[in-house]
Amino acid sequence: MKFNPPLIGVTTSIQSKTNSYCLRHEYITAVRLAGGLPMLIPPGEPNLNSILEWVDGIIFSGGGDLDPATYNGGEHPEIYNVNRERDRFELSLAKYALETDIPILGICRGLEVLVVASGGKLIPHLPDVFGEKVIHRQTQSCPVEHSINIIPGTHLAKIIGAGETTVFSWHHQAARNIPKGWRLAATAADGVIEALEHEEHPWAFAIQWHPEMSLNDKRQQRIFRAFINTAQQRQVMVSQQAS
Ligand SMILES: [Mn+2]
Repeated sequence: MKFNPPLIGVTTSIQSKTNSYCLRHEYITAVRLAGGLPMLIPPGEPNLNSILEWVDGIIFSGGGDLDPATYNGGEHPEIYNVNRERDRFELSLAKYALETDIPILGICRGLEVLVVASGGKLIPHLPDVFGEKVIHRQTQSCPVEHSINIIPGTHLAKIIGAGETTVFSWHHQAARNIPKGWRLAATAADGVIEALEHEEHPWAFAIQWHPEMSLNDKRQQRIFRAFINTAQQRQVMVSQQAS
């Protein structure tokens, strides 16, 4: 029996000004380096069921802020690039995907989507709550590096090892709480939630930093390897069940 590379759906943003769907190329490169075949999933795909029948894994990518109305939050002057169409689409897809056993990786905004889809809330602007002990983005358009601590005993620690590591960070929001069904996997030195892993879903991780930007960091790329290996195993399992 011949198996194809795992098909990895990756969500995209909408840029109305340029009439485009957009995704930074590092997401594609990271998926390819780990042996996956990337497929873009722009907002608006009407049949969520057909997406989840085809893909072997799904990445919720980074981007602008969620509309605070999606988590009963208030407006904040620092909230930017809200796109309600993308929010609606990704929140529905996330809720649906969490009910399947399809491997899920949320990155940055993707963590925020998974948190809100699971009934959690976000902090609208980190400096208001955590001050500036750790800088989580250089500017709105420029990332920064900071260290994070991966909690021993977590699934994430099994993949990339426990303890401190330096990551690319490009966010000004974060999970306010750990939503039901998830547990804490990593924090920054200021206490900001930097990673969550699902307690019941077989492979669902939500990561606030950008592992796809550390393409030369073998430790960070293990996240994509583990994700795509799991997607591959599931693909084999599903096709055996079908035959
Ligand atoms: Mn950060």
